[in-house]
Amino acid sequence: MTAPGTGGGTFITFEGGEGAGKSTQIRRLAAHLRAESGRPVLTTREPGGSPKAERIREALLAGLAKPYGPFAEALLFSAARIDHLDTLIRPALGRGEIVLCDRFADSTRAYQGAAGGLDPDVLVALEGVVVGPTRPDLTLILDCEPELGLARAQARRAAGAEGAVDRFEAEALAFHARLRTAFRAIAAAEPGRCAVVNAALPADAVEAAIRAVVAERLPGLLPARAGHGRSDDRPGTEHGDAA
Ligand code: Z5A
Repeated sequence: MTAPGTGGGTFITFEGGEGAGKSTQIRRLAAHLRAESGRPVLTTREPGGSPKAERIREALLAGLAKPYGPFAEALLFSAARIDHLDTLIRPALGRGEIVLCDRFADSTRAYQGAAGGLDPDVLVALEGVVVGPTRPDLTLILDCEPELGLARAQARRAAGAEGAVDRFEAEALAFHARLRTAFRAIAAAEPGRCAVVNAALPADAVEAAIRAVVAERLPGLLPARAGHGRSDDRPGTEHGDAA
């Protein structure tokens, strides 16, 4: 069963703090779904994903909007999201594809809202206008201590995989702790859409937990067969503890 606004496709988003393993797990789930579902799989990210939105990403991660405050930043994330939805996500969903997106509107709720202080009513209004009916069918919230995620990101940087610390990674630990609380609160408020996955486990165990959630929540996506990993039948609960 897919959400009414996803036009025959399946929309799965990955959320969580810095270094939780979203990019790693999107790659793994995409490979699994390409092999097993028989449907095209599009992987994308926010901010960015489309050429125009990627230009806005550069400005946001460079911190150019920070002096204008969380509302202005939320507007820019929204501008990028509008282009991303119009030019990439909705067309792919309309063709019946599986879309895996690294961050989406929950990141605006967590970063600009809960951690940044933007009024929740403003966020709800903005999300209604920008996202409309194109809500994710499933949101996987990769959850771990912010210290662990930041350490992973730092280790990746030390290994030379990327450049300078970005505008959000540079925030204090307390900001990242608020993010974690916010993502967990989103999952608790929308257990039908969201599943929390224990991202502190080794990557293979996280992958198995994600496969189990996908098999359980989106049973039409994969042909029925054994071996999709552990399944926890309580919606909104944490997956991966016993993996
Ligand atoms: N933002 C916002 O404020 N508002 C919005 O509306 C949106 C976004 C949409 C985008 O940054 C920033 O924009 C983001 C929120 C804000 N802020 N930050 N910070 P980004 O896309 O550049 O960064 P990110 O989304 O946080 O992703 P990331 O740092 O690349 O983390 P990740 O994708 O979750 O992790 P990863 O790249 O898969 O893994 C990180 C490292 O850990 C890597 O070396 C892996 O090999 C390793 N790893 C992964 N999993 C494991 C496990 N399980 N064990 C051990 N090591 C692991």
